[in-house]
Amino acid sequence: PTTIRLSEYKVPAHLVDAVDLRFELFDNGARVHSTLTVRRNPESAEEFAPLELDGDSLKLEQVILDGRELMAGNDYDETGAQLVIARVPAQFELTVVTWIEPQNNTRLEGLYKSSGMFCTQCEAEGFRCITYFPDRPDVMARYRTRIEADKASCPVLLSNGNDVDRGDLEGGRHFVTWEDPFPKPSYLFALVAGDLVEKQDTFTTCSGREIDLRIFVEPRNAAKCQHAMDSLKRSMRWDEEVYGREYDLDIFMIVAVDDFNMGAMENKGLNIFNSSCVLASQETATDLAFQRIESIVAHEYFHNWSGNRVTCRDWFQLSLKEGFTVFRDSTFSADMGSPTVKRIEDVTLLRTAQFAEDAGPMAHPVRPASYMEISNFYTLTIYEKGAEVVRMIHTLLGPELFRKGSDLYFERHDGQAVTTDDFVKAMEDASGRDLTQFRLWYDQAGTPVLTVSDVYDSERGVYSLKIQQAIPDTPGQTNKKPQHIPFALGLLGAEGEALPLRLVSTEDAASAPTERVLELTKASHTFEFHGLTQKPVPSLLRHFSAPVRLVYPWSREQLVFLMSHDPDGFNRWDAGQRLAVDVIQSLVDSSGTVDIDSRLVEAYRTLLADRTLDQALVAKMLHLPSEAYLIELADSPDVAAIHRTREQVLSHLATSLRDELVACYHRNMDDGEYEVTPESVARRSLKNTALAWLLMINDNTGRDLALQQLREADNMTDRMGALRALVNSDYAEERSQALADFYEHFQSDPQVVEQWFSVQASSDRAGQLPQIQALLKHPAFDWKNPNKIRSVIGVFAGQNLAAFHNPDGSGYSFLADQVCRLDDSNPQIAARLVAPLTRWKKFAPAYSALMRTALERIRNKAELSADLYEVVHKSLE
Ligand code: HT7
Ligand code: ZN
Repeated sequence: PTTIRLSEYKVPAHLVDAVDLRFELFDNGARVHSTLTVRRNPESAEEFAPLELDGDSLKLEQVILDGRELMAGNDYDETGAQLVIARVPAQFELTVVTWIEPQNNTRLEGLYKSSGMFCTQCEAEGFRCITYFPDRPDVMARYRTRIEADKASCPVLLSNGNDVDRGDLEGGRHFVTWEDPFPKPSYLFALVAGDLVEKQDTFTTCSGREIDLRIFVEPRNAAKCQHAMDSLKRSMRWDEEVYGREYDLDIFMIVAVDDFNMGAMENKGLNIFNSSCVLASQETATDLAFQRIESIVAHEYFHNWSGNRVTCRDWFQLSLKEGFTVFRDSTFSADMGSPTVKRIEDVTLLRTAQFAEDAGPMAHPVRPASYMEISNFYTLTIYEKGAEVVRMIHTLLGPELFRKGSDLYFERHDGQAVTTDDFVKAMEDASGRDLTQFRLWYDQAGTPVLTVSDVYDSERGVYSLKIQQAIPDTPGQTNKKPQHIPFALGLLGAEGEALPLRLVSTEDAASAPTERVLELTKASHTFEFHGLTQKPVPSLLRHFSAPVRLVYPWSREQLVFLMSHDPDGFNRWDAGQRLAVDVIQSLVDSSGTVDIDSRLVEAYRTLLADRTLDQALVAKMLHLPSEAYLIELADSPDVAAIHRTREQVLSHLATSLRDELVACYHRNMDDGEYEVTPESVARRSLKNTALAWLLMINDNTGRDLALQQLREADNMTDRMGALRALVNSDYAEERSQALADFYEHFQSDPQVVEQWFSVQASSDRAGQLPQIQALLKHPAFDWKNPNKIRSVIGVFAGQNLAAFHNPDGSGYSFLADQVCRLDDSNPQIAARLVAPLTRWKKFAPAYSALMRTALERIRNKAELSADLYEVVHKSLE
């Protein structure tokens, strides 16, 4: 595979104004007739450049230029990856006919079949698997698409834009023609053909236009679309109110498909979703799934502006649309529920997984400088860190100027393919702020480390905070420059009161704010706060105002104090996490002596008793830091020791707090109607956490409550809560029985079976390697379905850390086998699944040597895909 570099970007030599597509769909394949209206790009320096079209896995049948059929070898050359026509006029019409085989497409890129339905996935480079085309996002064209298929098996035929013509054809076939008036890059093209039912609704936009909304699903899923539809309407309204963005076509469609490499896809007017990200009912989906669906529906909808109307110039700019859109969907979810809880969830993901990526062999900047296979760059760095970068701009500018900036960005670049630099420039121009140094966030990889120290001068009444920043080396990048970091903070007095932050001695205490955003631009800063009569407790990096690692020597007393006094809910939670991390880490290091700090127990006792605090926040605070996070924080982690110690702490907490947990469980039993409001989600979460903890005590209280809950639950959150608690307990017989009953009841529902696989694969009790191997042989497991693969193999390697990191290396070897097998059918999925092995350098030597061996075995596989090649080679370098 070759390396593609941002520095080598050239504007396209040819532009395509219009694309006329005709698809003939059959059981044994599809014929694609594509007619392109092409002209030379006046901005290209290459006046006589050949026409170069990308193609992949295509059978070329015919090429016609301005009515003349071209001859292979004479007029054009077809290599595996390109169709090249050496001599073309300045303007012309080109027809290309290709034959493809969707029914054999297991890569799920381009046109493929899923549960009998034809569907497409063109981002990033799937359109070239459909027809020859300049498959790059800066070539934007208007599309007209005619789909012809058997009417009985494919009564529904969909593509982007508006439905402009339809009719019957001979032999029981029919056609529909779609026209999309908005120029778009090929990655936003979509087609769906199948036997689907639709849920229909309407939305009236701010300017009074009525939009037809449709969600298409297989008939058995007809009753599971209401939540997605409601989420869509909330998203449409929110984008009008918060960003002034109105929907532009007359129809907006969503289709659910079972086999899909990612969560969903924002194709213009025709979003295609992984079924698990759209279908929900009280009986089959957990609260978490309901929330995830709402945020993904919003995310894809928001792309209509941030991604579709204004798109990326090239794939190095991917975060332009993804980072911005994640920021938008995250703010939306915060507005729909609890902003603090949403922030905690986002930061948990960032600190656990993105920080690990940023410290690993695939670390790359938010705007990468090079790649081999673009599918490998749909990463947490592009999405989550990219969103944090936009969030920091929002913090630096404030909400009004940020909105001015986004208005300018959309207005200035509507219909264009642009860069992250254009985005920042619009923010600068609208606000008058200089973001030159801030741009380093896009170019430098690695998580900055902020080391904070303080001194209090009682005589002067001055509290000084010294903040130093350092950015670690990452592959190909050393000696990095200091970045521009917004650092929000507050100071608390002994009673928990918020102290005025007087940065100059003359500042009036009454007018000084109690929270400030300091701007760090140098390697070291010292800030002095005046007029303080006592040494305050600092509340640092409030709301997690920048994606950095914060080092400050908090005492355990200070953390307990912040847990109950910090006015910033996020920092309350974070103080609890830091306290628990500190306790667990010191126990891991003390190897053997289990003397658990009573302050941790008392802090949790206070939490369980506190009815005044937002119960959603309490529910989050009761979650101990995950094993993955503890591993991320450690140098040379010993996974088994971390796992064992965390379990010991959990069971000590459960035993010490047994009565409070029983009371919490009963207090949060909800006998009213099931609803997905923040309050009832918090109640179920608290109840199920209490239940899981009670099952850590083997006195049968938890077991009996779990069995009763399983019998009586009227929703999947409670059912799954009880099942998970039992599966992770020592009650082996009850575990097997509960798993068997659950499967018996839900076996016909693929999304529930995925959850059933996951709950086992993530459990150190039910998910040891022999049991995982048995799951792969289970009749419901399907090697062609990414969700099933993720729910067993992905969950085992990513969440069942003690079993995966078995010191005998069997987990690594198992993963290597599955990755090699999958590489032949679905390279994108194989390259994603291998990620846990690529972090081998981080682990204690006994683990890392075995991980490396497993990776080397993958490297030696015959016919390694470009996707897997890039990840494995970079991680072995
Ligand atoms: N923009 C979409 C990305 C996507 C994708 C990328 C590579 C391979 C398959 C894919 N399916 C969807 C999803 C999003 O971020 O909205
Ligand atoms: Zn996206």
